[in-house]
Amino acid sequence: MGPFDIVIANGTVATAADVFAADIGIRDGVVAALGRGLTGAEVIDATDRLVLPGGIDSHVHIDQPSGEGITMADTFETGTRSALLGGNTMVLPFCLQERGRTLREALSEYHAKAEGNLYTDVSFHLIISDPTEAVLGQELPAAVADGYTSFKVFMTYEALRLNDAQILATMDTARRTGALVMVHCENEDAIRYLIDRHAADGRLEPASHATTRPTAVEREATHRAITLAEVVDVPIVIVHVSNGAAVEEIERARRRGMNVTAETCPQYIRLTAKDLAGMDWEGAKFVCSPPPRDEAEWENIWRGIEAGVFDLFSSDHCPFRYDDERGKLNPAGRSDFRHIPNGIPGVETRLPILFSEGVAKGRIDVARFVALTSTNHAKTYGLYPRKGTIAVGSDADIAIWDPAARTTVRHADLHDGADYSPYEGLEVTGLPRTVLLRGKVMVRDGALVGTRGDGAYLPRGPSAKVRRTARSP
Ligand code: DUC
Ligand code: ZN
Ligand code: ZN
Repeated sequence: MGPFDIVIANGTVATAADVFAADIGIRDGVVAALGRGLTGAEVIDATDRLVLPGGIDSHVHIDQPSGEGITMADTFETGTRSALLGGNTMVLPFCLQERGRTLREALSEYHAKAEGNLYTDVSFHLIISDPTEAVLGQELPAAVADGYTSFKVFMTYEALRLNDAQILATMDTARRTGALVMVHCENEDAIRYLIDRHAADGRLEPASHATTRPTAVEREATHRAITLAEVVDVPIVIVHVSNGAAVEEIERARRRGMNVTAETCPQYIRLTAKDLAGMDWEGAKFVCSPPPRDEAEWENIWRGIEAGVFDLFSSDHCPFRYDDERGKLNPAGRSDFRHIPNGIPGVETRLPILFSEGVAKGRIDVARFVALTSTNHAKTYGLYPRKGTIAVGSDADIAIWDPAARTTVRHADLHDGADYSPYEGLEVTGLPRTVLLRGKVMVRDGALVGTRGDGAYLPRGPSAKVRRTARSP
């Protein structure tokens, strides 16, 4: 034993299962020992600190094609830098297949964007928008075999939505290949109907984004996605759940023995539809889908978090600059909510918000925080136990937290490519201070010391959720 390359000494280590006092010995980028009195070439004193697995944010959008005239605010450089400074060591962005294009084209373009630019490790989900016979028969199975073991389908957005027959066919490919399907659940036809009514009434301000996407359209689509998965007999992930009615659909499915994983996000415990009614079009800063709801729904989401309905707490980081011709205030978007790009930044604030609102306020314990923000992401997306825990043999991806540190969220202090934070002014307790990626100190006492290119792309194995069928208890 020892000396190690680095020892993190005197801290309180937390995994999804246990919280205990231990030193961590790191050698060659992996955790080599947990013990007492370990010695190393470098010793990081973690007295009064929590030592947690690095955060894994399994739902982020980086440099994703976003339609004519619109550009996402983050490159892989800025997006992963922001993630790292928010206590994350891995993110899973979406590689979008645009209609008429192959998965291989999409993947090679996306890899080229990431190559050499990463501050965290990354792995990609696919978005399937054009499930042709060739895509479902050859391309997607080949991609799954290459380590792209999860993909997302949309029930909304004209350019992305799949109809039920297409969703069934895509789920069938998941069943045959052992991949995991993620579903964006909102009923596009119902939304279209409401958008047309709003437009006829001249209600084109940002607040109409929320009233054209009420909870009913999410509840119906959640029920339908679960039903389709039940018919095909595949596990699914319902992403970015925003309200209690959708939570109830998931609970009912679980009671039937279905294998449904649920994800929620900071915007559904901290933002409301009232934010979209901000003065002078400022509401555009909060336009995302599903939209933020109200305080009563915050409580429903908390009930789901506390009751174990949610396995995943992700950011759905999808940043567009506000005051920008290619962002929220693009020429069409500055007078019509239908042209405001959907999505908000949040990869750097995800962990402090859940720690502050959850752990510091006594709603969840530290082990559950670790499960919701790291371990369950690794298990769900085929990265465990290399990622998502602190155990001998795991990558030394570690975030050292000061649980008593307090700050006020200011975009000026964040590191993404957007020009605002939807959480501006929010007071939080608990901050990541030092972050190690595969044993290399990347953030020290809140300051970036790692280098662009230190992060790597990782292919993934099958999801732990896929071993069970959709119906098995
Ligand atoms: N869905 C997402 O998952 N992210 C941003 C926009 C959207 O609709
Ligand atoms: Zn979505
Ligand atoms: Zn998303």
